[in-house]
Amino acid sequence: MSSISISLREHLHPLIRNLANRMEEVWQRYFDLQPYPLPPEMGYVEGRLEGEKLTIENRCYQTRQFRKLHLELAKVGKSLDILHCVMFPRIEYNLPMFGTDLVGGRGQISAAIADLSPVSPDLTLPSIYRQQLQALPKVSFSQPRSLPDWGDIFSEFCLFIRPATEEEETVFLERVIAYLEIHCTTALQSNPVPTEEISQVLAGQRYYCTKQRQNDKTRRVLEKAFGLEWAEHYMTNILFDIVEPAA
Ligand code: BLA
Repeated sequence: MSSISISLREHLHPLIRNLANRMEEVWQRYFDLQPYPLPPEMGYVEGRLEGEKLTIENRCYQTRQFRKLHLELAKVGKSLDILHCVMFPRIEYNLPMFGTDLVGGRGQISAAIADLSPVSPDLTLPSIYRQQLQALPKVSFSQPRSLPDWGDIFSEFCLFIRPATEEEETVFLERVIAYLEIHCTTALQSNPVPTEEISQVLAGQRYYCTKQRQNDKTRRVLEKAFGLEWAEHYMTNILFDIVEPAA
């Protein structure tokens, strides 16, 4: 399996490959990564989209603070390269959702998104996050993009751009890594919430996942390659799953 994984990574857009490598390096540096039990048929998936092969590679880990660290790389023929990553905190920890999505093809990334998204009822980040994010040096990009209707889950720090140059790709990559480092260090210092607050964290995560499942652009790619039912299953159970606490 690892030789297949490595070859997929090598064939992806350099920004996607570099970001995947850097994020895994950060995870390894901060956490004691344990395997996450993904259904075996979901580690490596192949389908067909308009005559082109769709290949998906999933990497999943868990840590003390995180139920699931999910990194997905996908390639559709020569036309579409995708990186998807979400870090799901355990519901005992009141931590935001780190998410990033890069979509591109034929040498150009069209969508580069990254955020630390709140799970609180008022959709604001904890002040310890806001302070650190506000302290980062300002960056600007020549082609910002606007969020879709379901995007109320994203924070004021959400980056959503079309990187116009290699320099902008690098600025984006370094900013995502800065968000990730803030998240890892803050998560490592955080303590579980009292039991009575778990349901609020769970509600926040559920809201995030409900909104993410409304991304028609992701759904359409998956439906065309694997069918309606598979796409629904994949979006609900693999990409944006919610785990209920044991009764
Ligand atoms: C956009 N996601 C997209 C697009 C495609 C996909 C084709 C449109 C690209 C464009 O407009 O230029 C496809 N993304 C996929 C597929 C997978 C994937 C098939 O991850 C997985 C197999 N999406 C996420 C996460 C975030 C996210 C974690 O998975 C944010 C943290 C956001 N993707 C996101 C947003 C858009 C997008 C906001 C733009 C949607 C729009 O403009 O309507």
